[in-house]
Amino acid sequence: MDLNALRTAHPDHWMMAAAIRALTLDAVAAANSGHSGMPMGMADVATVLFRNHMNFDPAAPHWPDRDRFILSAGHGSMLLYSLLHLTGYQDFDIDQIRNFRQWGYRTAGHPEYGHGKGIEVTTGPLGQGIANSVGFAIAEEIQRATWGAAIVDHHTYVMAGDGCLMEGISQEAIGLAGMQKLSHLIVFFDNNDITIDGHVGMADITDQPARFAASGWHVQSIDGHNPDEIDAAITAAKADPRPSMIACKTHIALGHAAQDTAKGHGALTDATQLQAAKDGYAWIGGAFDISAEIKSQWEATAARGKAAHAAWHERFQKLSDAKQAEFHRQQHGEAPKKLAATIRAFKKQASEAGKSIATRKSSENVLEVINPIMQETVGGSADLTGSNNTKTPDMGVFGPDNRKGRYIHYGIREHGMAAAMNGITLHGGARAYGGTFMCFTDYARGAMRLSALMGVPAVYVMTHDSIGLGEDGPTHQPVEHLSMLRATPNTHVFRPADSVETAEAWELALTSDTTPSVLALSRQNLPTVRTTHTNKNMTAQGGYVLADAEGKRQVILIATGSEVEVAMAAREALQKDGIGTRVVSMPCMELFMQQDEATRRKVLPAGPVRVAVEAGVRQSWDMILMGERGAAKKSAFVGMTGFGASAPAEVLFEKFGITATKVAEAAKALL
Ligand SMILES: Cc1ncc(C[n+]2csc(CCOP(=O)(O)OP(=O)(O)O)c2C)c(N)n1
Ligand SMILES: [Mg+2]
Repeated sequence: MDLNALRTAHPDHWMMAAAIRALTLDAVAAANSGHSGMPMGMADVATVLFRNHMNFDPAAPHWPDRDRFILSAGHGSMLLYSLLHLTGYQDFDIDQIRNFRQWGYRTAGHPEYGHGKGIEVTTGPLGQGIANSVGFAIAEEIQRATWGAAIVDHHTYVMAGDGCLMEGISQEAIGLAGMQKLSHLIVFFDNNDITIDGHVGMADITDQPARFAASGWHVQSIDGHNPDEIDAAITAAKADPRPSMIACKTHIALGHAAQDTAKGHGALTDATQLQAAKDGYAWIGGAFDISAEIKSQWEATAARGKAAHAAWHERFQKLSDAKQAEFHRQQHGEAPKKLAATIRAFKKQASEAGKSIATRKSSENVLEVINPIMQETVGGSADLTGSNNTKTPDMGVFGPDNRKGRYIHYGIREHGMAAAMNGITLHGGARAYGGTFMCFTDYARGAMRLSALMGVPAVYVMTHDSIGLGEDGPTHQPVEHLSMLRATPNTHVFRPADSVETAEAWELALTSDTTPSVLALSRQNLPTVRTTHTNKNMTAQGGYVLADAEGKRQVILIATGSEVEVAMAAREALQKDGIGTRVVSMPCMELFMQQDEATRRKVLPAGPVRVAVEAGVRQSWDMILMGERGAAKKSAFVGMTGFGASAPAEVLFEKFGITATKVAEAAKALL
């Protein structure tokens, strides 16, 4: 590469881009770890994007109509941190850059949502960012249609590397975005032919532009170091009615001895080589030195966005007070005032009706009263709409011809759906829920973990939650999933027992600020166990006394979901034998563990023996069974110890020994 020629052709551009490269080299050297090559390779694209196109306002990082910048190649975090620092985001002063990857600083190894304003999403697990961006673009489309282009009209820009595009999730994202004609989505492909192991060709020969084109994208291929080509490509991308992919041919670690090699991917810390690279850029100044001139050129890139923000504000002020308030409510993720009363009315009606009904159907019934009063919900399913019961008639189906639709047919793309749900929710102004079979949590897991890590209150509607689904057999019957999800920090796993608990779980899920929820719902009918109405949301306590012991309390049965019915029948049998038995319904173990000790002890006093029953593995139950400090000395678990089988549900519960008789026997054996 003739760096001199590049520099003399576009001197201002060059030095601005060199600032990203120099900061990256300095920060990685100071941390003695990190990834230098990606930011050095994509600095030109980033500079043109921020200088000529991005609408952003560092003084108002949450301005709703800003363009979104998503670094899907999250290992290149110094690219993002450099941009945020150079353009003047308060959270990213030079001290943050100097302390890249250090304890207590915002500049973590990979961008972490919530650590500093300006980071739109956590990235690092390759492929997530590009899939999140589809959600951002969907949210933008819905809100543009709903509020009008005067209020919502922005772009989502993404940088993805070879790694992101090799991940399977990228195909799910590309397929969905192409079909949906998400014209405001623009992906830059860092086409540097290098990954960690070496040349991309050793693992992949996919024609990436052809792949995007095959899914309905607008595709361009350019020299990623030529500012004119980059600028023209972005302009063309914005004009095209399809989502755009710009394949940018770049040199990883441009200008460094490690350029175009796998070594360039990682931490380039050699002092001599570092200085030689800076000399090659004609960069002067010591480590972390940015001249006032270059800093002010970078800060000036925000002028366009600041003006756009001011103009937007004027337009927004013209909305009625009620509309402004509703817009803000949705942006801030606040539940409508009506929600609590709506849920209470639903619960009252459900407990009085006392029907036997599958909780997946109860969930649909709840959504039918919630969706009309929460216009911000965006629902969907990965091709199991009729099974997950996720669609309500008022929503309309989102598509190229109906941008106001709030229901998304995600197709058979569980991982892509979950990542899109993160994007939809992080965009602001929307709350995403989506369904699949509980067993396919595995397929969505990468993105579900990120919901939890980022604190995105997405709602996963996971139906067919046990062997209770019956004949479809063990491939479809989750056994380990409840425990796996409970093991995930910051995830609320709800397994409601009836319509009333289902409504309570939905209320908690939709009022959650920073915790995703999983609703584990049954395929089979379940009786109403909450036959007496209470206004209080009992599920909020996580576990509560559903039926108390008559006479001396000797046994506590603890159950969730479909097994609450089993526990209630076991209680009846035990009481007949004169054994006082309490039944605790435990729809959300995490919320129960968050209660103070006094509350937990009230529900689960130390004396009686404990039997937990759940059609899953035992893994997550030990804390409840043993009690804190081993309070309960005797306990047993009735559940699954291996995979299920294909047969009618009643037969499976019988064969696997999850019955009232077995539960009663287990309790008696402990007495
Ligand atoms: C899901 C996932 N798998 C593996 C990794 C580890 N990893 C980080 S970067 C990388 C290579 C990425 O190659 P590319 O996107 O081409 O980045 P470049 O080397 O060009 O910067 C790998 C395998 C990861 N971050 N995420
Ligand atoms: Mg690469």
